Formats: sequence, structure tokens, C-alpha cells
Amino acid sequence: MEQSWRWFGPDDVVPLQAIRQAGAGGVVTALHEIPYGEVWSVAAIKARKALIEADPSLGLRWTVVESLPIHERIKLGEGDLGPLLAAYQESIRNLAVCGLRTICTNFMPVVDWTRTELRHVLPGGGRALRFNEHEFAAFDWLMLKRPGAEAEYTPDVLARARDWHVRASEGERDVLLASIMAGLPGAFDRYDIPGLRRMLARYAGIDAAALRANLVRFLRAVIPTVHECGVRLVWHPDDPPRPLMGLPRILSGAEDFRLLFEAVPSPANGLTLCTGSLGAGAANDVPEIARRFADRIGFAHLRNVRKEPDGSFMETEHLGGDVDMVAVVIALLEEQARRQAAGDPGWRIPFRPDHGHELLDDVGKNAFPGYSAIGRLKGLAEVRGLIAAASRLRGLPS
Ligand code: DNO
Repeated sequence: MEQSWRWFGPDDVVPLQAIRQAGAGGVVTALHEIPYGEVWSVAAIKARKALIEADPSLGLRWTVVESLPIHERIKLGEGDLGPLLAAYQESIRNLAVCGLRTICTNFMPVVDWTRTELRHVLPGGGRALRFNEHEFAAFDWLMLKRPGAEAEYTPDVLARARDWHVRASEGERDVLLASIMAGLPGAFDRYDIPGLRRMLARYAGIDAAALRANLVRFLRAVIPTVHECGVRLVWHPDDPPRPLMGLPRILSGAEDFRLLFEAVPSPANGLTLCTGSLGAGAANDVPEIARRFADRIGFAHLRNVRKEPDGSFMETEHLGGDVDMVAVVIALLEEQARRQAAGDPGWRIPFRPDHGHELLDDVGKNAFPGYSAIGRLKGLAEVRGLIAAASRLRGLPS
């Protein structure tokens, strides 16, 4: 498997040298500064590539684009989409010209990954990302005051949400809003409460079926270009894999992926196996999803979560949560072996240690939430050990 590492570009507090020290060779990045819907020019892509390759002693290579974001109007199916679809296709062509072949994206409306706590203190002083159902309910029901929100939570969660809301200071409420909005680094909209209400209003008529139709419309328009360019578009699952704030989410589990690949069967239409996102869904058997959609997997995010009965979850150590990481890695190694036997020159699946705790000197460094240096280094090291052992014991190429 190809060890890689997410880097947010020149503003990332974790520098390229750290990637080398962690033992990864692949860089996962994006032109975060380019607003959604605008073309990524060949010049801009080349400049970022040159930065990654500037020090040959590091041996780094830009391997995966994460993400080439999809404009909200495409998800909404709003207005004339022609220019936005053309811009997306042009960016894909430009990326392909520069040698980039794996492009990750997602179809989550309004907000990307969502947590209520970005720095939950762990025993010993490390920090982790966490989703507290009652805090999210407090936000949705009592801060956003979304009509109908109350009916979507259990009485117990509502009682704890009210309690949290009564006790929370103005500052704590602001922190909750900022945590929920923190999902997307780079050039994107962050909403305040009135802005979020306006966005939700635009989605008022859009249920899961309508959103899915917009996804399929987008794919039918762009997949021919993706395919022609020899690129694979790999869909990141919803995180968490469930509707939020009344917004539908349609890439949350096996049935969603079945529908996606049935609607657009081209092999250029692929999957980012994000074990942590999928793992937060009570109904998701992640190793089973990995095996079932193995041939679609173009990229993997390996991390773990521990679910709690009320819908809350905690980001755990990479091998420590509910997801059977051993079984996932074996599924990926088996798929690699299949690709190698079929003569696919790109048989190695790129993966990155997704998120890490803030550990030791990470604390206070203000890295993007989840993207600490030492925490990810630890996650990568653990997964690397697992890959080495599993490949040796199963006789599979690593
Ligand atoms: C979170 C990430 C996601 C991911 C996008 C892909 O840490 O895994 O934000 O980059 O959803 O489009």
C-alpha cells in the first residue's frame, strides 16, 4: 500500500519534512485557495507540484487530490450548471496533464465532516475529535432553532441538550458553532447562524432522492472526461454517515454505494474507503463494505471511532475503536494482489492515516483539527506495522 499524508499546502503548520520523517512518500493535497467552481489551471497545479518536489532528498510525490470540491449549486441543481460542470471537467483535464490520477471529492450538502469538539482532552493530555449528540442537538434545536429538529432526537438527548444550552456561556456556544463549521480547510464558506439558515432554506425542497438525482446528473456530465483522462474520481463517504440539520446525505453506507455504482457503472467512478466516516454508522460493517466494493477503492483513509449508544462517537487510536482495522487492511491487501495479478501497473492503493490525536508537542501547535504531526505519525506507524504483519502472514504483496 502506498503510504501517504495529507498536507494543506504552504500554510500547513506540519511541513513537508515531517511527511518524510513519518515515512510517507505520497502527498495528498489540494489547491485549497482556489474558490469552489473555479478552474484549477495547469500553471497553478504545476506550481504546487514543484513545491512538493522541490527538495529531492525528501522523495515526495503528489499522488492524490483531496479534494476537488463540488460547487453547492451542483448539489442543489440550481440554475445553469453548464459553466460549473465545464470548469470541473477542465480542472480534471489539467490535473491529468500534470500526472494526477486520483481525485477525491464528496457530495455532502453545506457542511463536510462535522464534530462538536475539536480538542477533547484525553487521559494524559492528548486531544481528540469528538461528536456529542446532545451538543449537536442543542445546536440544531436551540441555537439554529431549525423547525422540526426536536422530533429528530430522543427525549433523553433533548433533555441533555437543554441542560447543556442552559449552562453554556455565550463563548461556549460560539465555540460549538465554530467546531461544527470547522470541517473544511481552505477556500470555502463558513456560516454564522443566519447564513446557515439561508443555506438550509435553499435545500428546503431537496430530499435524498433529489440530491441523488443531482449527483447522478453531475456524474453523467463529468465521468466521460474523467474516464478519457485516465483519472478516477473517488467518493468520500458522508461524515458522520447520516442526515444532519435536516440535510439529506446519500453516500453513507453500502446501499448508497450500490446505487451510486449502479447508476454510473464506469470504473472511473470510485470510492475513498474512509473507515472512520463509515465506522460512525451503526449499520455499517466496514470490512464488509471494503470487500464488497474492493474494485472501486482508489484511496483509503484509515482511522477509527468508538460509537456510543446515543449517536455520539469518539475518534480513537487507529487500531483501537469499533472498526476491525485488521480485517480492513487484509481486504485492501487482497484487492491489491488481485490488481497486481491482473497486470494493473497502479495496483498499490494509496492510503493515509486519517486524523490523529494531538499528542505531546502537537498540543498548542494549532494544526488543522485532526491533522497533527505526532498523532498521525503514530497512526501511520501502527497501520504500517499492521500491513507488514498481515502481508507476511497472508502471503500478500504489501
Ligand atoms: C476530513 C476529511 C474530509 C475529506 C473530504 C473529501 O478530515 O477526510 O474533509 O477531505 O470530505 O472530499
